[in-house]
Amino acid sequence: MAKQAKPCVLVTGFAPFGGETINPSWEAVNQLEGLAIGRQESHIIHTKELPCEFNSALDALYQAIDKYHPSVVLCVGQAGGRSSISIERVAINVDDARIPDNAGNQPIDTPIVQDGPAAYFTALPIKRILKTLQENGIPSEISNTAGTYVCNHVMYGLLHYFQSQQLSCQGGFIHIPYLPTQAVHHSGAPSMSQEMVKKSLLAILNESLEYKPDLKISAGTTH
Ligand code: PCA
Repeated sequence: MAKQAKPCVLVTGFAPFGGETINPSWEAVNQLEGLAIGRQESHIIHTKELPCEFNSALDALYQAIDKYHPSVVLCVGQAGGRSSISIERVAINVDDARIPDNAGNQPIDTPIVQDGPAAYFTALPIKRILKTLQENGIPSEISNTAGTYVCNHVMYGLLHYFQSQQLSCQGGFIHIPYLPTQAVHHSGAPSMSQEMVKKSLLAILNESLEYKPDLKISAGTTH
C-alpha cells in the first residue's frame, strides 16, 4: 500500500509586478519550502510561486492544492506602501485593475465568478493571529480590503474553490510591505525585513493549525 504523505500546508507568493524586480512575498515564501510546522512538527510546508496574472494565477493555485491536499493554504502578496503585516479578512467578487497584470490584461469592474457571492470571509483565526504577531513585536493589522487586483482575485478564487469543491481546508491571504531594498526606490515608503516576514508567516501557520476560525458567521460567505 502506498505510504500516506505527511500532512502539509501550502504557502504561495507572487512573481514581481508593476516594474519591481523582486516580489517580497515570494522572496520570503521560497525560504519556507520543506520546513516542518505545527505542534510536534505535524505538518510540512510546500510552496508555490503564482504568476501575477488574472488568467493563470488561479490555475496554478488550484493545481498546487490538488497536488498537495493541504490542511491550510496561505497566500501572500506585496502591498507596497503598507507598513504592517496585513491579515486580510475578506475578498470581494470584482476585478478592477489599476495597472495591467504581467500578461497585459487590465479587467475593469469585472466579476471574478459570474453570479458568485459578493464576498468570502477567511476562516483563519485572524484575531488570534493578530494577537500572536503583536506579542512577538511584529507590526500587524487586520485589513478589510485586499484591493481589487490580482491578490484579491486569488483570495476570492481560493475561498470559492474551498466552497465549490467542499474542501475541509482553511485559508486566507496576507499582504506584506516592501523589502528595504525596494523601499530605497520609493521615497518615504515603509518596509519590513525578510526575517520578520518569515517569522510572521511561520507564526500565522502555527496559529492556523492550532485554532478554529473565530468568525461567528458560518463558513464565510456573504451575499
Ligand atoms: N500584490 C498584488 C498582486 C501581486 C502582489 O504581490 C496585489 O496586491 O494585488
